[in-house]
Amino acid sequence: MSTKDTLIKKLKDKNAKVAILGLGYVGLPLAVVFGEAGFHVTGVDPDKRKIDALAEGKSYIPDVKTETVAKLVKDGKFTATTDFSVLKDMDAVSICVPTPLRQTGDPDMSFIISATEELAKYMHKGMVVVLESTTYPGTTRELLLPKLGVEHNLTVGEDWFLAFSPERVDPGREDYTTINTPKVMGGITEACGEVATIWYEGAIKIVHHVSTAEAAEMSKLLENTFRMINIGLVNELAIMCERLGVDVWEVIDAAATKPFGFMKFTPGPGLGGHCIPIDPLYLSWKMKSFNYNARFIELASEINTNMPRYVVSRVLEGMNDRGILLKGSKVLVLGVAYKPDIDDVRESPALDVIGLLQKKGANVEYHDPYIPHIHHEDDGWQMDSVADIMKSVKAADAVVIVTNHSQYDYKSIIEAAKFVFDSRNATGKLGKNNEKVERL
Ligand code: SAJ
Repeated sequence: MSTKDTLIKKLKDKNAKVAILGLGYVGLPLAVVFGEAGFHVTGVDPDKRKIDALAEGKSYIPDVKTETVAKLVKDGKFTATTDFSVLKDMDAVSICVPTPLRQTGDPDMSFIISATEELAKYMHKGMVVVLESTTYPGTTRELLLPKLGVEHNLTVGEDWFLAFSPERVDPGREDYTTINTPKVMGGITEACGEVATIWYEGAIKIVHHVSTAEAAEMSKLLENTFRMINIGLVNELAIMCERLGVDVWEVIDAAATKPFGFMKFTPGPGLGGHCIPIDPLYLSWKMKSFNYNARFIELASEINTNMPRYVVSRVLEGMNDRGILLKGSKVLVLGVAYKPDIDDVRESPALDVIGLLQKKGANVEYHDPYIPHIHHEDDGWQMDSVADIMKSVKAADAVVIVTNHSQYDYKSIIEAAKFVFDSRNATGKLGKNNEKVERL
């Protein structure tokens, strides 16, 4: 039997030994899905705290229940280690490591490179490797293929198999999880795609096989660039509506009554999170090497990045209209997580809003039920969430709603506040035509 047929049989029989490199919000759910499908899974991560927790059968990812991990560990279906040498015995390896941006705005490929270099030490015939980390088109072929195959005289598509499959994990979402979210898969060769698809079909309900790794890499960037550009569109619409004296929220709700050909996005204080503000810049960065300027991405990024400044200018205007001087005033920011009802503050525009208010001389406090403490690495300031929200609302000269957590009592907030700037339409009808409230 050929190497390919031998590996396919192992995968179909669930005898293939599976490894997941990187046990974060993507890797750990994936490890669980493969474990529950019947594979033996080894999780590899350099963070010993993660490994120790998993060894005790404990989960540190909200989307993965501790009892799920405990059962897999107890049943001997899942082990975790910091030791990459276990890879020498693995048949199928999935790489789920971060792909952030550098300070310069360029892709930070260091996590992919270090995981690949570790894996390269243990490459052998009969392996299939899938990269899941969101990255620019060409990464799998240009970066992983040479390091994992060429340097070991292994012929890709014959001796070993390499593919890309974008992660589609939306932390906190319960309707679509790793097992039932369709998974795109694209190989370096047709045989690579076939082997990787067979592997993933052993655990995930729908695997959509595309012709190349580049098609798979690009499809992910389309998904998130689509969101980023449409958010940029409605953010610019908010600015235009304010100039026109039209209620942007009313306009969007009206457009959203169209049952086809329209998808609702809402304006806000800017783009946060580890995907939407970042993924599209991987594409525009790559296109620079083709001397192509991805104008839509650049423009939308410019508009979205400017929203914190626009929000602060509206707060300044609202306070001025009420005879309140921003300099020396007390401003309370409500909600700093990057989107409602989660505890993630990465890239949150709230950090920029706070920094800009401080630069204009305001004494800024914040409240967020999910984020007890924030530390702004770049500007070096840090603060704790205020303990008594209503006491702080009453004491503030202005309250700025940046993240519209569901648990806030907006009616009481408006009643107790002197002035509210609502960047998310959290106050809705309560805020419309209320002289205490200005909305984006
Ligand atoms: N945002 C707006 N207006 C909108 C939608 C979002 O201002 O209409 C802002 C949010 O407040 C946030 C940022 O954009 O600051 C990103 O929000 P998001 O809803 O896109 O949430 P994310 O970053 O968690 O995106 C993830 C993505 N999932 C993956 O990449 C696997 C994205 O593809 C999902 O579509 C999104 O979750 C989702 O739908 O929840």
